Amino acid sequence: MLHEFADLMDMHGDIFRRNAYRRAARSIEALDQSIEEIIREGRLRQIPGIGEGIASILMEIVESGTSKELERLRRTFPPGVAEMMRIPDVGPRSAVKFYHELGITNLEELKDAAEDGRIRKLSGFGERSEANILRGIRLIEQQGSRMLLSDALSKGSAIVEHIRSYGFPLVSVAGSMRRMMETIGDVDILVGTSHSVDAMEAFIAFPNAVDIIVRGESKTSVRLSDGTQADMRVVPEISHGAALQYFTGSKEHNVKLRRIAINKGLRLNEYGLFDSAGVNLVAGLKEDEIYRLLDLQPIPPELREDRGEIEAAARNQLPRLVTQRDIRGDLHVHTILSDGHDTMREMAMAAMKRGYDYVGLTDHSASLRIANGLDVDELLTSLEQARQLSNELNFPIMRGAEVDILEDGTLDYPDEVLDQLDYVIASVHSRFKMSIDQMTERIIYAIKSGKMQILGHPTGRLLGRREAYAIDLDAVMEEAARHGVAMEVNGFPERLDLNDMGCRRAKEKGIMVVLNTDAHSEEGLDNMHLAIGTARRGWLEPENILNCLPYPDIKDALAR
Ligand code: DGT
Ligand code: CA
Ligand code: CA
Ligand code: ZN
Repeated sequence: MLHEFADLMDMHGDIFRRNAYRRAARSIEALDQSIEEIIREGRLRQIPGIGEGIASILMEIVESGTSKELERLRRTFPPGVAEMMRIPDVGPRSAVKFYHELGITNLEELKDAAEDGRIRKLSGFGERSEANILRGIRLIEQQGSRMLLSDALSKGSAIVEHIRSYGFPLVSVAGSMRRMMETIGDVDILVGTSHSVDAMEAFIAFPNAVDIIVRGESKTSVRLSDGTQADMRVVPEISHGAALQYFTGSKEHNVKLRRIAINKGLRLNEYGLFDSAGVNLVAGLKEDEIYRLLDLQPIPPELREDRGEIEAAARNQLPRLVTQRDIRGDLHVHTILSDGHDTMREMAMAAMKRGYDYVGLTDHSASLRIANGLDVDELLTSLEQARQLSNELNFPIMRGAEVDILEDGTLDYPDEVLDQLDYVIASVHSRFKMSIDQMTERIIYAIKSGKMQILGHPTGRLLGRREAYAIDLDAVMEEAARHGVAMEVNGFPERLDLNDMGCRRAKEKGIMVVLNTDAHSEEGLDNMHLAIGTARRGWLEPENILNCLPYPDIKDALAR
């Protein structure tokens, strides 16, 4: 809600208050204690960035579920005006300008205006920005109103926590979120209880639920303040496992599973696995039990896409999917030296705190000026500092760099500098619009240099913002296999690049994969679960993943 405040203040040009609310929102996100508890203990004002005004708004929200001031601000613009800000090139100031000067109140009208050439006539806009706006709208249309997995997961866990706090222990997320799909249509929540009415009450009381779409005995849907839909289903405890199976999907997976049940003379639905008469419940409480009774290994949610998982489970040949416990370190980490927010020391200590055996620091190379890339001297100085820090903390810090692959495929540091690094992540950050042949050749040229160990975010896509560049990924992977170059799964929420299918192709080709966060702050390290989810969807096992190696094996492997 504080972020929403900040957006609205931005639209009013109130930069000072916007910054204050944004800062307060970030401090609260970083807490490991709930804000309710902190208020109860009277420690609200001790949180950095929370002054008197914001403190009283927070208390009002916690008490009443909403803020009068926020509701007033929401009414100052039609809701579609904020939605225009989903277009990458449209900030609050532009959105408000479209509204005031052209009377545009939503995306639809903005599209019409851009197509009619009315945007280019506004001061500060031209044909180019008009074309960019149209391209942005098309991307949004393609993506529909789907949200990033990371956003959905935080909304989902907030709802789960809220409902649990009302005394319902059996609450889970289901649907595409549980399968860790890269984008999510709506949030699905499942509760196992015989007190359906009370559970629905708890759901509707979720502070961020602003609208009830449908309200029934077994299903209720609400709209959250940012437009997201959340569905909640309630089943009796005894059916919780069956309902979890059913509402996790995918639909294709479920269709096949139901057919298997029928062939065994059983019946499967969201209330359980029944005998053929549909009378006697054979299983329902535990999801795993349902798979077992169908003579299948329990299938992890991330695999449930009808991509061969049911056949593999029948043969007892499901992969042993990677988990967080298998990950020994993060190899793509930025610091304050380039465009990160925290120091080498802070990032190293944050990695230690997360139980890793090592960390790899990889700031940007010189040509990436917008990210304050390091020149050779700065890089060499930082290597020495990292070595000392590693000794001091008694924690292995591997010294890498995220080196640009320049337009002609050369790497952005001289060979003798690259040789001093423990490893190199090479990435494309410029000139995305080459032809498929040029881009493929550019990256293959870099791989052939023999100076890079990892290809960073291999396709360059940004979910909802930028398409992958044109690239022949098979050709790139074949060259990578020949040169022992690993492919990154970048866990930055908008990237998830390689994607699930890319992981599976890498595995088939015998290429190692690295799961990284591309963290630009301490909290950024917590995005590892997104990379892991993507890898699991791609059937990856620890043996396919470079950073499942302990230290010093990882160092040897990178050196080889
Ligand atoms: P989303 O929300 O578009 O990201 O994708 P899902 O998979 O979360 O889809 P959703 O929210 O429509 O439904 C959640 C799950 O419920 C879905 O994965 C499978 C199950 N489900 C929904 N409708 C049907 C249906 O008509 N038949 C079957 N077998 N399952 C369904
Ligand atoms: Ca869903
Ligand atoms: Ca749904
Ligand atoms: Zn990068």
